[in-house]
Amino acid sequence: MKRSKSAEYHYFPFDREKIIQELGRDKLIEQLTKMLLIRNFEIRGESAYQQGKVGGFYHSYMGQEAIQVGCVAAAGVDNWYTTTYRCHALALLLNATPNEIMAELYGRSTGNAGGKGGSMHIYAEHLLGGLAIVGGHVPIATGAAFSIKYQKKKNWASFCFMGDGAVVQGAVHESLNLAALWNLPCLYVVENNQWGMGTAVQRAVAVEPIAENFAKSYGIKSYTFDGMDFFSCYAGFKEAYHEVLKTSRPVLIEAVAERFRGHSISDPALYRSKDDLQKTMERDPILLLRNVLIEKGMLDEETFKEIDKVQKDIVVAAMKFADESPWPDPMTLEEGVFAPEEGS
Ligand SMILES: Cc1ncc(C[n+]2csc(CCOP(=O)(O)OP(=O)(O)O)c2C)c(N)n1
Repeated sequence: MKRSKSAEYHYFPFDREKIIQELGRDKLIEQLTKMLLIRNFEIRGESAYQQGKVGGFYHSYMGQEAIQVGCVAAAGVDNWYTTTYRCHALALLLNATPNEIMAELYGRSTGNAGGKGGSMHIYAEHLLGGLAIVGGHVPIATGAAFSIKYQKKKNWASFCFMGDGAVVQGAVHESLNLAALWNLPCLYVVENNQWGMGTAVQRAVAVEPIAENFAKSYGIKSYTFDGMDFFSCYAGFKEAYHEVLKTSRPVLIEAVAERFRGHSISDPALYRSKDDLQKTMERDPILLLRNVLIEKGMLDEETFKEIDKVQKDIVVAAMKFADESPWPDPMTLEEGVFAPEEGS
């Protein structure tokens, strides 16, 4: 079946000039730097995988950087965050270090989960995971939203990132229903990167646009952003976050994006034409932000290259750290795993 980009999206309107004024040069460069750290991390993490240093799975966030960078820029770290196996970027944004994430990919004891979780299970103080069961983390994020309400935590919300492939899972709909019924401060964010593994979204989800249609069923607000454009994401997340804090009602967000890679490192994405990929990469979120900053006289080519190089060096140092770190002690294999108590 030929893939069609037929959905008519109504993007949340925003004023780019206002955001540029609001954030100013330093904050905008900070966001670009974060995107470059993520990009460099993914490029080198993949190459470590290809060298046999990393085992298990590897799901790259390349191409989707504007979404989570825009989100954390708009809402800050003081919230609960939950995401899928495509989790390196969010962990970096929520202050897990490149060293601990890389060491986790390498399976070393200095890793974020002691080397026992791997690429799909990264955590941070406010990140409840990196979780690999499609849709399975959505009830966890809903529970986090319930805890915020129960504990009367001020100015906190629960952010739940999921893929377009997850939105037709039962657990997602049970969560949306409960969150709407109980007025839970949860932002459900569908990162629509057009594919669930090799299945085009049109073959898996009966209605599009996703957020607009599904939100109606639960009587909640929806927001749709251009997930390749930092400004669209920042403006949309800011508005949606304030709405949730004000009303304690959940919202459903759709960030329309494209991934640059196959589903995971073992997927050559042969279902995608070269032409399609080429067009996608012309809207590289890093280049889009870079170009705006250059156009505004806030950045020049040389400074961009310098920032990129610093981020590359951070990641190369993380690879060295991981490589030189010890393997987990086999005696700790059963630690950190839920198991029934003896005799029960
Ligand atoms: C319950 C469940 N079913 C199937 C899988 C296998 N699986 C892993 S990722 C994936 C595709 C999910 O696609 P999407 O939600 O669009 O996220 P993306 O990978 O595009 O970020 C599938 C089917 C799984 N992990 N969990």
